[in-house]
Amino acid sequence: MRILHTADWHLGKTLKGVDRTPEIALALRELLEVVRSERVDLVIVAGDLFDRPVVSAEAEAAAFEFFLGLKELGVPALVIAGNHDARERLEALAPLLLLAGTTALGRVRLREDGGVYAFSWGRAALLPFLSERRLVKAVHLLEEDGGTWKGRYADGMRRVIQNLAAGFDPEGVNLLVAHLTVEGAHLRLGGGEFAFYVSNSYAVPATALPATAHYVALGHIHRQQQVAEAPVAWYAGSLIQLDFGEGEDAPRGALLVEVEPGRLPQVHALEARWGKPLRTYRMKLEHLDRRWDEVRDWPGYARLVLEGPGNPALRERIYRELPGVLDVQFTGSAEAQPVEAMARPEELDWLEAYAAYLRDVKGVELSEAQREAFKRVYEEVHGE
Ligand SMILES: [Mn+2]
Repeated sequence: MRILHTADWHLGKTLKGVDRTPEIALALRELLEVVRSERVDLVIVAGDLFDRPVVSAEAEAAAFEFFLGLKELGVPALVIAGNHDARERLEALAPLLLLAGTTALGRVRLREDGGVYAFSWGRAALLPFLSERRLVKAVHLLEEDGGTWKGRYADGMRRVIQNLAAGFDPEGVNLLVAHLTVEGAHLRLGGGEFAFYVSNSYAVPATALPATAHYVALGHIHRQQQVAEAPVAWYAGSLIQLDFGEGEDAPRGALLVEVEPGRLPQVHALEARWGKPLRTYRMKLEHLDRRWDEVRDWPGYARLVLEGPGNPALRERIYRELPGVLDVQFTGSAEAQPVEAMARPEELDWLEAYAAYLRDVKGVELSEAQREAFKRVYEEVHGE
């Protein structure tokens, strides 16, 4: 059985005001071509189809075009909601998607509620994104034992996965599709929302993944990788490079997987690189003239980090004459920090992490009013 495993499309994503949807839509058309030429039997989309709960019509159209293309090829698909998707919306669309041969699940369901699907080849357990807060709250209400929130999260997820895996078919092929962080997954921490998300350290231990699964198709981490200590679990990676912090050379794209009972899955990374490449140029301000043409000729999008005092006129000239440059940062002014000097997210508390996120992604400093509002919300959420 040949599976195409993809995840983290993020249709509707904008980067510094540039809509990435056309690049992602193009990648999806090429994926369809792979499905056809490689004679794929099943497509898996492991969450984060969309970047936000409400996206442009163009973003939705690209997703529907993909699923209708699969219907034309006669290839079924399994889809789950990621943390970026509107899960209720996906639930509402599910009956319609089923007409195209796509099985979609937005909300987490246990085995008893239909979280495990039966097919002619075996079973698929679908586990959409389950937020730390909702899961921990549920577990916490059940038992007033000690243990940390992180421990409760890991334990709760282990039990959810065990529940689903109990519905596997001992005779057939068994798949788990999930959108979550597995402990020990290799992360590229370069700031941005990506780093912010992983900094909370809620993760599922690799040992919680079912040993009876023939393949575990994961989404959430944008770097393509096999999960250490779980030889059948893989992250497909994002379809295109979405943020500057994600690493120019980090593997991503999609995976072609051959699965059959009784042997380890054969996993092949697709070599195509979709979307424009993103690159950060760091240099001393006085070197900019010398490297001007190099930056201008870069075929993708660029971020310029210039070591020197800020200069609005120069910033304007860069944006005007170097259209590929989407972001200019000067590290000479007192409040700005060099990107490399940013603290590692796991060393920050939530408030500091939020401030770092605003600074790094939005380019603004946390105001006193935002600081107070954040603290209030944080305390509400944690009930302290
Ligand atoms: Mn994602």
